[in-house]
Amino acid sequence: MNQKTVTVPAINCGHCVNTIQLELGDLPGVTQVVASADTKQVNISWQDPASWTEIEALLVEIDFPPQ
Ligand SMILES: [Cu+2]
Repeated sequence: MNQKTVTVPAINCGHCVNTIQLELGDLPGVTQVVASADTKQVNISWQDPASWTEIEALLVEIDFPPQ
């Protein structure tokens, strides 16, 4: 199990949080996504076949690039 916390400055409200949690949660191998509008942080847990490269690319694609 891999886990990483990143800062995503574009998170502004609960809608952003929901979008991130839904989109990342759809990736096979992603087991948990916890995003917060208060801290602008996203904590992601994943295992195979997901990879950090893939997760980061998806965040960029949905306009929530991690810092
Ligand atoms: Cu928002």
